[in-house]
Amino acid sequence: MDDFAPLAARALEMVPDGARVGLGSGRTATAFIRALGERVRGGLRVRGVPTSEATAQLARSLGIPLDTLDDATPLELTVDGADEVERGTLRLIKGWGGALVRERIVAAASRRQVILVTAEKVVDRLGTRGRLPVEVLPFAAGLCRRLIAELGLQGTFRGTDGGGRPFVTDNGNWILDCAVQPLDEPAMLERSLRAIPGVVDTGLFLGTAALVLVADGSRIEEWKPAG
Ligand code: A5P
Repeated sequence: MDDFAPLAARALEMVPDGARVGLGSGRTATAFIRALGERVRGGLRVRGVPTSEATAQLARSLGIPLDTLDDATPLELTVDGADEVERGTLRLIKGWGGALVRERIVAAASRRQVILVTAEKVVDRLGTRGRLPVEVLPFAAGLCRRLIAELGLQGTFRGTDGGGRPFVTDNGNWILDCAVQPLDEPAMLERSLRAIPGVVDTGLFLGTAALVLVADGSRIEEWKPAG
């Protein structure tokens, strides 16, 4: 957890009293949520919208009041992790933790998405770390895998590697983990994947991040998208 503490502390400075905050999923987001919980115990008034059931449970255990997206007002910010950040463009791959659908929804409901990563997540080209998760409806699983293979991506349903039962997301769906190389045209790939009936969402988060905090030891860089 130590690697994430400076990131969590910096992100916390961005949370004003009274804010509604999107709470990400994964180890890095967990460090932020724990730090936020301490502030709440110290009197900070916030309401959190969780991106997964695990995050909801964690936030509750820390005494962070939870909210839904029913209120039409945008959340002040969402603080989340990522599995890859492309240097320069700040395009992301997310979903290795399986929470990509709600992560995208909560980010879309927020004024800005703040991403916290350690330096090993930064890549020169998206896809370099080799895995792109795609969430699919179980009913359409076989079709999705076949049509995604026709796009050139071989997928394995998460959890089935050793012959186990598929991992089930908070939305009752399955995750197809696709083997990828550094991607030439992520935007085109995203469109092609989303066009497949049964694909619920992909781990390609292109143009969602307003700010990326990158930790290299205790040094933190703050990156904004160009333009
Ligand atoms: C969850 O679905 C993911 O998008 C996470 O945000 C991502 O996997 C980062 O997780 P870690 O902070 O655990 O690496």
